[in-house]
Amino acid sequence: MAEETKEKVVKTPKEKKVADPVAASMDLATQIMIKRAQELGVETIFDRAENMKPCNIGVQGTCCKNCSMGPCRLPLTKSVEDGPDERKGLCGATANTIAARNFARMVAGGASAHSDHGRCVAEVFMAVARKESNDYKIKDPQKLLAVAEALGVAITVKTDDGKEADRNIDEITLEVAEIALAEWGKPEGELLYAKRAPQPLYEKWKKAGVIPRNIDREIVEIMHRTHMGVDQDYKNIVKQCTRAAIADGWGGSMLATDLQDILFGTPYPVQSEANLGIMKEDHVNLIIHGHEPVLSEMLVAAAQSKEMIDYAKSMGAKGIQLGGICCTGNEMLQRHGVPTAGTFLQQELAIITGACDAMVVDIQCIMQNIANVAKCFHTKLITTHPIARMEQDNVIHIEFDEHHAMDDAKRIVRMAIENFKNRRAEVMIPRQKATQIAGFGVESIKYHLGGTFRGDYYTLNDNIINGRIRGIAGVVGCNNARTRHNEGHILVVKELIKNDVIVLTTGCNGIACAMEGLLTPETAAVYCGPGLAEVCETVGIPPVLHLGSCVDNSRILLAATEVVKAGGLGKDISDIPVAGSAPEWMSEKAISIGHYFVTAGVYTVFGVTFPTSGAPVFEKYLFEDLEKIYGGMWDFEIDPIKHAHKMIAHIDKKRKALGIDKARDRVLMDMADRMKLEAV
Ligand code: BF8
Repeated sequence: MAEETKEKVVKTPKEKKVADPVAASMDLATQIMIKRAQELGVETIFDRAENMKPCNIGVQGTCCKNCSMGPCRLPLTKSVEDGPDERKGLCGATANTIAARNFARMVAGGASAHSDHGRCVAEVFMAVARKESNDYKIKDPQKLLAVAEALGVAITVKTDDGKEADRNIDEITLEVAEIALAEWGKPEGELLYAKRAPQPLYEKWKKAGVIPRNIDREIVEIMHRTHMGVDQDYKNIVKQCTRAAIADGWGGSMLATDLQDILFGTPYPVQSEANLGIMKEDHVNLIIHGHEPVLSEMLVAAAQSKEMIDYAKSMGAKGIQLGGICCTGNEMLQRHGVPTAGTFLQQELAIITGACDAMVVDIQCIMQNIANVAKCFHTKLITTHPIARMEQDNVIHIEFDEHHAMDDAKRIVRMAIENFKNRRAEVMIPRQKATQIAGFGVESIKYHLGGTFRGDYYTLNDNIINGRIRGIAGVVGCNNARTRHNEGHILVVKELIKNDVIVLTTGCNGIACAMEGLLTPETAAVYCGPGLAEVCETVGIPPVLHLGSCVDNSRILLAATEVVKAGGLGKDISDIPVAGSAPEWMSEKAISIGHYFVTAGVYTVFGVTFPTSGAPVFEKYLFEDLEKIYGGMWDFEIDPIKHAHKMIAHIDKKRKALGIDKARDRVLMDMADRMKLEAV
């Protein structure tokens, strides 16, 4: 065709699609707000998910962009049975190497996020120990003593007459602060909390050579090993990401949880509510989103002060309504009963109500688009952390500092109050909200299942042995806009409790369960199998126990350890009828959590996608071979019902191995009975 006769092809931009609210979420409040956003012309993540499809090669985990000769893309085009896999990048890196490097880097990302959060808490703890902060105090001295012992800090001293006396609490606090902070970068030794694992698990780690040296080092070493031209053996790469994952679960996350409990109080069950319907039209609505409770603790105290409530009233509001999103929401919920406004996927929607006077964010899981959404409304969006700022010009940055924490918090609350009068759009808050009981933990499970008379995990173990409770599941993790909001969470959890599996939850799964009303004791009679229903009814607990935020997955590790200690269910976590799940995961933190579950001996199933599907040999290593080393392994299942049944099948496999798969008379066991069982 001659040049002059060529027709000019003008590409018109494709019309943007919008999400179908019902297909996007199973939650009515969310559906209403997606529709509302579309009416107002405000784009949300649900619409973006319609317009941008994920990269097929990235999803498989086989795109390498670790040097500038690439990205080298190695999609899986034939099955392993069709002959040798000859795919390689420019440097010769195989699909296994590339997928293992990408997987390890996800662990590094996740472990660094949890661990840096932990470090920040440890620094605040140090400021308290040095008496540099007047705003924070030690709220749980009992937990301080327990943590001191776990870190090898003496809590008693010998007196001149040779007797034992209590050591000065300030000295203990300072030494705990020093030792805890050193866990991130000490030059020699090993992670102190590794010894909190059951002895056989510690021995497995020792034999495999994966005990972390310090938290930071294991994360840095992943980045080194996955640099171009370093580690080219997927098994060796997994060994390193195992060290980093253990350093997260049993290190950064566990220290974050412990130090937060000491500073802000160990959670005990509280009643509250969940979903966007907790916002109030006639109140100043202050939504707090992110992960670190260091700031939110102060915001709760400031917002509840008479000074601030009076100020809000003077501005025409009836009061101040706090609401939490993501894990900061879980932190405020479990210690103060602050209601939860929503999960990860509802952050934009909280602003679209038109009633969010300020949204305060700290770190992690904060979508940059909330700044664009906030521009459409009167909402003040406030970033508070030096490592998490936003480029948009409507974002206000108030850097939070533990040395003048309360002043910073009051400044933020005042800003929300003063913005109440500026509401522009018509307010539309969905009415949906559900009652929830949250705030469970290692300590409160001990109390609830045993009471003051027999406070321990024996009751739980006895009920697992006699079959009322079939097993334990840890169901955790995010929302993912590539799948229907909350549906995976709810279907998996309901199927588990229907089959008498008690569920421990954290993170956005906990929020999803709360929104669905699964966190109340009354739920047991409706959704549980007869055995679990009977236990829940007797002790007055929900069948789904909310243990807090994502760093609080460390509580699940310690609860599993307590089950081992109570006897009768084997000698290691891998012997217990337990399984893990993240039905709607999306973040790197979920991969790190999954990997520390697996390497603690827990069979762990993920939904949506799995980032190694393009490297079947490497995937088989994660899905099958790891079991021989640690007793736990990964798995993947999109269908929520099949997902739950894979977990139940694993639980049944463990029951069979323990010899508790047959119906038994329901008897109250003592330790001697349990010891006999262990010999089966
Ligand atoms: O740390 S579950 S979406 S909020 S990453 Fe984020 Fe995932 Fe929610 Fe908490 Ni956890």
